[in-house]
Amino acid sequence: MDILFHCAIVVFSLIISSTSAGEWRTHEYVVREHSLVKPYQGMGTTIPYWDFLGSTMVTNNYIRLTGDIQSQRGAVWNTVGCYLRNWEMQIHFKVHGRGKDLFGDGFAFWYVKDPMQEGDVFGSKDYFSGLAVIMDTYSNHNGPHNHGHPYISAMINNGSLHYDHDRDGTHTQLSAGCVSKFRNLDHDTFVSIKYVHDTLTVSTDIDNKQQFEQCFSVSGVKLPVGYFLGVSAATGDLSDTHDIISLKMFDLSTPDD
Ligand SMILES: [Ca+2]
Repeated sequence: MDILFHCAIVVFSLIISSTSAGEWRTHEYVVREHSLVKPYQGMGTTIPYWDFLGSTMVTNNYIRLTGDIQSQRGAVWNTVGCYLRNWEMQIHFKVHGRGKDLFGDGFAFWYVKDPMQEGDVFGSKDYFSGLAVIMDTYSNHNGPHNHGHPYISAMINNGSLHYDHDRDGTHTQLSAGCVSKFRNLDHDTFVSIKYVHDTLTVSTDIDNKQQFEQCFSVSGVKLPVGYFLGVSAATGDLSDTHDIISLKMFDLSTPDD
C-alpha cells in the first residue's frame, strides 16, 4: 500500500513536471528559474536560482542593492544560464533617496558571459561581454550629450569596450536612449527589456498607467544564448537607495521560432 502510494506520487509528479516543462515555452509565461518574486526566501537563507554580491540586503518586501549611503555596490545574479531565444524581463524597481538635486549613480540590467563580477560600471565589471541596460541617474556631463537624467541606454560589448562614466557612456551606447524621471515616486515603477528576433526594445512604466511606453528599440542586436542575467547598482560620492521588488522573465518564443 505504502509503495503503491509512493508510485502514484512519482507518476503524478512526472505528469506535473512534463506539463510545466511544456508551458514554460509558451507565450507570456513567467520562467521561474530566471525570475525573482516575493516571497524571496527558499529553504534557510538562500534564494533558489539567485546569488548576491556586495551591499545587497534581502528583506521580505524588496532586495536592496544599495542604501542611500556613499560608496556601495550591490548585485543580484541568476545562477542559471539563459537559453531562451526570445524573452522579456520586467523589472519592478524603486530608486529613492534624500537627494533632491544630487543623487547617484544608478543601476543596470545585465545579460553577460561572466556573472558575479564586482566592478566600476554600476557595481559590475567593466569590459564585460554581453548586454547592459543602464539606468544612469547622475549626469557626469563632461561629455557631448545634452540630455537630462535619469537616462536609460543600452550597451553591447565583446569584452573590449570601456564604459566611460565621464561621458555617461555616450560614445558606447547602442542608440539614443531616453530620459526617465523614475526617482522618488510613490507609485510602482517598472522597466521592460525585450529581446525578440534580434531586436532589443526597452520600455518603461513609471507614470502609474499600468502600461509600458517605449524608450528605444534597436534591431540587428546579436546576443548568444547561455549568458547570465543580473541587476547591479552603485553609489559613489553621491548616493541613492536602489531596490528591486521583482524580476519577471517571460519566454516570448512561439512554436515557429
Ligand atoms: Ca552617469
